[in-house]
Amino acid sequence: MNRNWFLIVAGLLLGGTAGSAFSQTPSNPSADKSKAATLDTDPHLVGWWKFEEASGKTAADSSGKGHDGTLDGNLAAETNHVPGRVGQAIQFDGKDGVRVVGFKGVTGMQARTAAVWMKTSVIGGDLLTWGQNEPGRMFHFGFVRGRIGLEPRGGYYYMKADTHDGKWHHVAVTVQAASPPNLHDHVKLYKDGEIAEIDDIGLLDLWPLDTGDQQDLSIGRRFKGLLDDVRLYDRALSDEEIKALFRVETNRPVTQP
Ligand SMILES: [Ca+2]
Repeated sequence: MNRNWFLIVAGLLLGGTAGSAFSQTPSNPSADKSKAATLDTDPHLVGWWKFEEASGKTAADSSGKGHDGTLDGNLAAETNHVPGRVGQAIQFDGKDGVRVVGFKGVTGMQARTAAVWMKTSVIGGDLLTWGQNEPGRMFHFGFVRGRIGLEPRGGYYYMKADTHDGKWHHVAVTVQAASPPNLHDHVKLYKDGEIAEIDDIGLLDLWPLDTGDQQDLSIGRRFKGLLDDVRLYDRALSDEEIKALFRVETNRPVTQP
């Protein structure tokens, strides 16, 4: 009898304790998923330079991560801002770029996406660059052998199609995380929302990527033409997400892999 009462009381206490413990953790992480991130509010967006400033030497970062850029040399909003693909763009002079002081980009073997609107009739220069001047340690996204591609210093990977016809083109590169990622297996290039066909260069495309963290990220160095809506994510966007960037449908929810 006493023993039964003890079991009943103990059961009630345990049930009560478990119940109160449960009620004390009402914040369900999955509840926040109703407010789905978009390509513009994705927490993986670590740099977003829209180039909308009307004056001065600053290219503000709209990602919320505080990676504002500085227009180098003779570049200034008053003289170099022109109508762009999305609002205003910067007209680069083939020499100076935008430097993001203190920001080392997405480094190591991390996944990433760099995406840019570009308009030029001249081959040459960088779109986005950061890293360290050693084999496999650079991340140079820009013109490689006359086409848009990726060159990590040693090895290279570039698309067959031209992008210097004086029209706006959207170009992007994604890297899947791996140990280490290499150009052939983990990198994709995109032109105008589609996966770009790669120029076959043989074994050099197996070059590994392990990006260094010494150089500040720069945009548009030695590039002559217009750049707009430059984005850097620390994840590999999906094919559909790259297409959405091309269509300027960036308020759509992100596709999580
Ligand atoms: Ca813009």
